[in-house]
Amino acid sequence: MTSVVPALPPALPGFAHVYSGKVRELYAPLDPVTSRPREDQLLLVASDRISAFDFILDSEIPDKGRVLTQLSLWWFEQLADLVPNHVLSTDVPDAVVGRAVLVKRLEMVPVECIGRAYLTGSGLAEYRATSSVCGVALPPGLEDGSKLPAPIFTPTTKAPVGEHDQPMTFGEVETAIGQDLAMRVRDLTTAILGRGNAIAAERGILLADTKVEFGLDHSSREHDGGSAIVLADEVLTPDSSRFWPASQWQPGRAQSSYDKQFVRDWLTSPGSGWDRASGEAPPALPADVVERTRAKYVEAFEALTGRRFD
Ligand code: PZK
Repeated sequence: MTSVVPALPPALPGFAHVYSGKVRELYAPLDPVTSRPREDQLLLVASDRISAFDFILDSEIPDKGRVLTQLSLWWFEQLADLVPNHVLSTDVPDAVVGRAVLVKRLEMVPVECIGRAYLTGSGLAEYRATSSVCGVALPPGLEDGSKLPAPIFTPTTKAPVGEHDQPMTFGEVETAIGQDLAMRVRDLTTAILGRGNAIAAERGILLADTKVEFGLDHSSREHDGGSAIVLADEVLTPDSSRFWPASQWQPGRAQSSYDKQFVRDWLTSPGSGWDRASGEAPPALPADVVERTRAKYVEAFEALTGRRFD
């Protein structure tokens, strides 16, 4: 029987639990003198949990948290000349080694910064209804999976847990965070996705779209007297971006997912006994689907970075 209450976050000695995301946890290091949570740092911990069809599955994917954390760290290095990042250290407790990062605590920019290089999902739905996405006019004739002339910025609101994010126009972003910051996060988001695709395409992977998070570092001023804009969270991972196998890309139909296709195919097959329309939680995954999915995360890491995963 599936629990409807999330599991308790693992206790980490020396850290206070701050927040549970769908597949990650946030902790604050405790000051050894005062035992109070530090206000300048956070520990970001990636679990092996996986979501599909908007459910967190009962099955975990072994090593997923380590693969995505190591991939994100590699991308931060590839992007370091475009934008500073929040990473302070990978020296973390043994219990989370490889899947946690100590980061600088920032004032987060309250906008979901989404970049799209290919059209699909909610962007495609909005294009079909309005010929534009988040106020960005697009050429006629685009279909599911079409490559856009250049990456576009399609921001959304950060909705409270359980609610859905809403598309924002660039004007709404300017009103929310100011014209200067809005232009900077727009240009950074499209530059990050452009750089990501320039690197990934050579390695057989397309990055259809991505969600990036920025924060302001009030202790560092490098953007004309203002606080530095810093890339936070995870970046260009399969959890924050749609990864497509380049070899199977074919506009005009739904693209297969690099990482989750085996999960989706099994859950929607008669063999799973699950009816997506029922609203019921999906069943646990068979061992071979778990193993093949783990192999896709490792394959993506190794293809992109050229490093062996261990
Ligand atoms: C921050 N999240 C999302 C990530 C979760 C939730 N450097 C930062 N400073 C302040 N806040 C955040 C970050 C970052 N990154 C990130 N929410 C707040 C998130 C991971 C696990 F549960």
